[in-house]
Amino acid sequence: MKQHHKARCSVYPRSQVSRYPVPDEKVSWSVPYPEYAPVDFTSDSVLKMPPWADVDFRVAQTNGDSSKNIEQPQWNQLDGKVNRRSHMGNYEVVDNVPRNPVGRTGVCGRGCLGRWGPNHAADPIVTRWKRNEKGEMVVDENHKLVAQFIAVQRRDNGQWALPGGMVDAGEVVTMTLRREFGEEALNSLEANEQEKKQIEASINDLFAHGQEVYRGYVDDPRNTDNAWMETVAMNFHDSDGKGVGRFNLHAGDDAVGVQWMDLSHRLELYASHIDFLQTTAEKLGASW
Ligand code: RP5
Ligand code: MG
Ligand code: MG
Repeated sequence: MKQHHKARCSVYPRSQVSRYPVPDEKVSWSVPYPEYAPVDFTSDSVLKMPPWADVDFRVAQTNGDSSKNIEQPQWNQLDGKVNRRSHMGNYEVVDNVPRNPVGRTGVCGRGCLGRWGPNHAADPIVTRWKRNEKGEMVVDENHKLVAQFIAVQRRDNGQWALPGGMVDAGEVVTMTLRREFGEEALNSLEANEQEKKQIEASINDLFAHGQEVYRGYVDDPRNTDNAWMETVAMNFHDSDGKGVGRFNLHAGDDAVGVQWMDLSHRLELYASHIDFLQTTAEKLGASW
């Protein structure tokens, strides 16, 4: 499995917490690292126990607080409506908490992720062929067609990314893909009823036929030793350029910008989104 890099960024996102250093050769749990002392960090926003976060069952158990009747999550299973299965196969549970399947990150606890173990997301990759002013498709120096995808600028760190988001408890991934695309790239949350219907109709058309590009671990800067991001990335390609043309791009929710970007190896994007785009370019036979 590929190593994680962004999951070892020196300062944990949205905090002043410095990760315990993990050199490349010490990422794997199978390599001994006796002095390893990850910083235990779970953000206040998670400890407040919003609906998207797990209860801190460890604290409740230590306090002997049986009144809350807190049960340990059902690891590696569908736990009520919460999917605690990993796309990477069964993860290990050490000292009662899940262990990051890729390796050490320098932080334990959940950081700002709500769930112990896998935190499931979905990433829509909406593409079209790039066209010039005359409407002709553009090719690169190797005569390969240039594809473009819809990127959003994240509110939390200003980085460009896929308009992805978390799978809500009980939600199916196909729904998450449509919902997040609507919220972040079309600002559906602030649309009126009529606009909402139009948005829904255009999304339904395009999203009816998708191609899975990636399913698995995401090298996300929020990952910790005990909580990490996983995603399903799907490509929705508008081959004749007529479908997405109707989209009126308008950043919303946790996005502050939205635009078409050329698929290219030079892109600098959030988390490991560049890897999903490379696979997309390969599947489309597009310039990279
Ligand atoms: C990434 O975080 C996923 O690939 C997805 O794009 C995103 C989901 O988190 P939020 O955008 O909801 O913060 O790991
Ligand atoms: Mg979102
Ligand atoms: Mg998002």
